[in-house]
Amino acid sequence: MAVKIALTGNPNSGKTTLFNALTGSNQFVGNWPGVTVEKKEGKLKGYQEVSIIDLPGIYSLSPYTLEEVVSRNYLISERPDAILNIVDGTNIERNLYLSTQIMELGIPVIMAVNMVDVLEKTGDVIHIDKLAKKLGCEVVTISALKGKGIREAADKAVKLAEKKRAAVPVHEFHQEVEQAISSVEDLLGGEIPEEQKRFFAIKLLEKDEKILEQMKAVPDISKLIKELEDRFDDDTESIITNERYEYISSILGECVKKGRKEKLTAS
Ligand code: GDP
Ligand code: K
Ligand code: MG
Repeated sequence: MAVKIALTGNPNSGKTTLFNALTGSNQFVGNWPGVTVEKKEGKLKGYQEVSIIDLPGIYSLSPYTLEEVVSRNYLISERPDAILNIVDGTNIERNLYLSTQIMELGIPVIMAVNMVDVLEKTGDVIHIDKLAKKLGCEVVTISALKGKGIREAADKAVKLAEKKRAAVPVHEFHQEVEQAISSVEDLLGGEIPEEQKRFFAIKLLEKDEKILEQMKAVPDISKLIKELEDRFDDDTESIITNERYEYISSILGECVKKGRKEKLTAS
């Protein structure tokens, strides 16, 4: 059974280092159609039929940059069987912003917290079991540079991909935001696959213009948006962004313990 695994993450989280280590010389490098953004695909070493794609580094699934457009379109249209989300463990707060959105795509996700070699030096501790519970996905630690934990991460991603089972995100927004999301989901026709409805509904509420281009039938949700904006006295994009950051700080408070050594060097 052929499976496809996509590497996603912020720029400089270590995706290409991991990609190179996992694929060796079995790589095909080109450009994404119509744009000069590099496309790298390769075969996972040790497997016959597992391909890995190194997606352009991004900070968000709101498509403001060319890289975001390419990565997002790939995830929505090509639907990899699993996502290996690479997170820079030394910069976890910023990295999790993208992760919260990736979890909404309905695609199975495994998170690899990278740069553990650096964390060992700074003394930062990330409780991956708690993190996994909070995020609703499996979490492993790796050092892409040193090759530590990468085989296990890849094997777990393959297992997840082979299940071909849609993922269900655990994070819930404020109750009234959730109600609006469900209302939008109900308005989406059969054109959008069931497991992608939440992602599309959230993007529509965020007034994401580019998502409209991908839909044949666009529901009118202006009334739902106005109700939310009146209720929260803010625009819907900010409401959703703010809630993501609140969710992330609640996760960090429980899952990350900053080391002493970093504080010493910072002063
Ligand atoms: P990408 O932008 O996500 O593809 O990131 P790269 O793979 O290009 O890595 C960005 C930088 O981080 C490079 O200088 C890598 O050598 C370095 N790097 C990647 N993984 C690790 C790691 O596990 N530990 C350390 N110390 N550095 C890493
Ligand atoms: K880079
Ligand atoms: Mg790269």
